[in-house]
Amino acid sequence: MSVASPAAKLVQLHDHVDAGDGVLQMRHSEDGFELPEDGVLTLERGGKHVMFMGLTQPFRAGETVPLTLTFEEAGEITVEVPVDLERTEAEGHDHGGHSGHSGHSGHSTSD
Ligand SMILES: [Cu+2]
Repeated sequence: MSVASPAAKLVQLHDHVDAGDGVLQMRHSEDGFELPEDGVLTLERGGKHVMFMGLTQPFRAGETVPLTLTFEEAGEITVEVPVDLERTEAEGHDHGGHSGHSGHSGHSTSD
């Protein structure tokens, strides 16, 4: 339903929606994300993601960022998201498969 983190002034769930002409626009999903029946929702660049705005301190590779996810039924779950500064923009545009994404935050993955 929502996300929060002390790592940024504002943390939001964002999605990309087709503006109608094939151009994807980023949008704040104020009501959160609907979980699919199998319970697995992949967050990734170019799709649903967690947006950190106004970082309270620089993200450093190898460190983790605390992120609290609020679920409708499960309540609050805090995870440590690994910072990956090595990943390039191009990799984020891989829509071929979802299995390659191990992280639960759109902006960071582990390994
Ligand atoms: Cu965003």
